[in-house]
Parts: sequence; structure tokens; C-alpha cells
Amino acid sequence: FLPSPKSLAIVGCPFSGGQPRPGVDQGPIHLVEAGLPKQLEELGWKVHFDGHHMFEDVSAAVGADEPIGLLKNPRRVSKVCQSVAKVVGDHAKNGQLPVTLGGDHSLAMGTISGTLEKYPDACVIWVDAHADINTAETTDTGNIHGMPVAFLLGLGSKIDEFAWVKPVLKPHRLVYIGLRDVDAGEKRILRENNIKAFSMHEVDKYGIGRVVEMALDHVNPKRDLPIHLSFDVDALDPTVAPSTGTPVRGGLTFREGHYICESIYETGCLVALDIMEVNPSLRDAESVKQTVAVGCSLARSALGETLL
Ligand code: Z70
Ligand code: MN
Ligand code: MN
Ligand code: MN
Repeated sequence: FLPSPKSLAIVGCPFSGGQPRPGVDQGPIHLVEAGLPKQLEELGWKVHFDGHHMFEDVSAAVGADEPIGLLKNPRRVSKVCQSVAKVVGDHAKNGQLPVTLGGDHSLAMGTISGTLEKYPDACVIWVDAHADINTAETTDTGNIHGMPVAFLLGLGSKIDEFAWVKPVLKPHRLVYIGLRDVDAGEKRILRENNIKAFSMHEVDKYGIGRVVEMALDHVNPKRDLPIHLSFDVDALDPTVAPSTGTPVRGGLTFREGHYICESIYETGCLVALDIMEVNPSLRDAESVKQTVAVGCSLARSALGETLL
């Protein structure tokens, strides 16, 4: 799907408005300062990075952002995601693979909208402890980072402020890996929409090799559709990626996380990558360093780094 020589664009998104903990907005800055652009160049990519998108104009334009129902910071999240959709979509149309660095996972409303504009038949592999599929009706917290998938599927009541988000994603083009903290309302949505999900139970039962194969067989049986990989670092076990807003025990090992990325790279179908929810203000300096390093190495694995 990508022209040669392979080129990618890093989209730094210092944004935390989809959830309550400050600091996740510093994730992209730490990932870049840890040397991610150069690491990707060393894998043979032409790397384009023109700075982090600061979204200050967006916040200024929005002003006070009263909740809509339970939803917190709705206008700011919507506007930021809309601008991310444009940036990601434009890079994809230029033949550059967008690598979006979060920031909280509400941003995926933007990244996936952008990807599907260029590649309407793309499938999404969502690696996360959480399903992020709450609607305005099912959310308990009102944190929009728990809701982007519902918006992309067009589920739940329509909210004027999010009218730009089109229901571009079809349930059969979505698959989850790593789930273990799914709300009751989300379980019902997954069931009712026949959405395929491989929780940690399936990872234990079948092993990561078969899980990735089954996940790809579901969304991309002929291995001929473009793939958007949206990776929330909290999919990894908290011992592997401690500096994230909502660590959940019993997660993917270091190798399981990397295996997913390596396998998706091997398909040759990857067209967009998100690395989300690195929060360098949580935990001690050593944990932060470890989590940032893991974020970088997941990105390298998805973009062609091999062990041999
Ligand atoms: C919960 C909610 C969530 C990430 C927490 C949690 C969602 N289901 N996502 N941390 N990354 O608030 O909707
Ligand atoms: Mn650019
Ligand atoms: Mn998430
Ligand atoms: Mn998560």
C-alpha cells in the first residue's frame, strides 16, 4: 500500500483531555526525546517529523468546556480529534505511514477517521486492556478515552459536537487483543455487534501466536486489506509498562506485545500506527524510562525491527 522508499510521518499529540490524569500529554515528547525518529530512520524509513501538534488554538477557541451529559471536555476532545484526523489523513494520502504518539486514546477517534478516509476498507487491530467502546449511554466515568471505538462505529446517541465523526468503521473490520477490564455495558455492545475480541483468557488458552493468526483471519482473511494498529501501552502488564493512567494486572508480556507488532509488520499491510497512553508523570523515574523505552520498541517492531 505504501510507495517505495518507505516513508512515515510522526504525529506527536500531547493531549490528555480524554481522561482525568495530567501527564499523558507529555508521552509523545518523551517518546521523541528518547530517540524514536532516529531509531525508525535506522530501520530504513524516511522519517518526517515536524514537531508536536500543540492544539493551543483549539483550546482557546473552545473556551470553557462544560460536560455534555456525562462526557468531559467534549468540545476540546472533538476539535483535537478532528484536527488529528486531517493530519493523519493528509499524511496517508501523501503515501506516508502516520505514526501517532499519544496522548490519551480518545485521539484514535481522529487517527482511525484519517486512515479510513484514505483506505476505506482498512481493518483495525486494537490492542488494549480496555475496549474503549462505551457510548454516551453506557459510560460510567464520562472519560472520552473510554469511548472512541463507539464513535467510530456510530453507536450510541448522536451528539452534535461530534457530528464530524462518521461511522466509518464496520464491526467486522475490528478486532481486539489483550482485553481484561471491560465494563458490563461494553460487554453487551461487543456481544450485540458480534465484535471479535481476544481477551487475556484467549491469550492464555491459545498462546499469542494463534491469537494473532485468528485475529488476522477474522479482519483480514486474505491478508490483502490495509491494517491500522492502535496500541494502548496498558495492554502490557504493569510490570512491563508501569507509567500509564490505568494499569491493569494480568496483561501481555514484553514478548507478547512485541510479537503482535512483529506479526502485523510481517503481513506488509500496516498503513497506520498509534502508540497511546504513555504517561511519564506517573511512577518513579526508572518506571517512566522503562515505559517510554517499551513504547519506542513496540513502534520499531511494528515498523520492521527483527530479532535476527
Ligand atoms: C473505562 C471507562 C480506559 C484506558 C481506561 C476505562 C477506559 N472503561 N481506557 N484507561 N486507556 O472509563 O470508560
Ligand atoms: Mn507533517
Ligand atoms: Mn485505550
Ligand atoms: Mn487502556
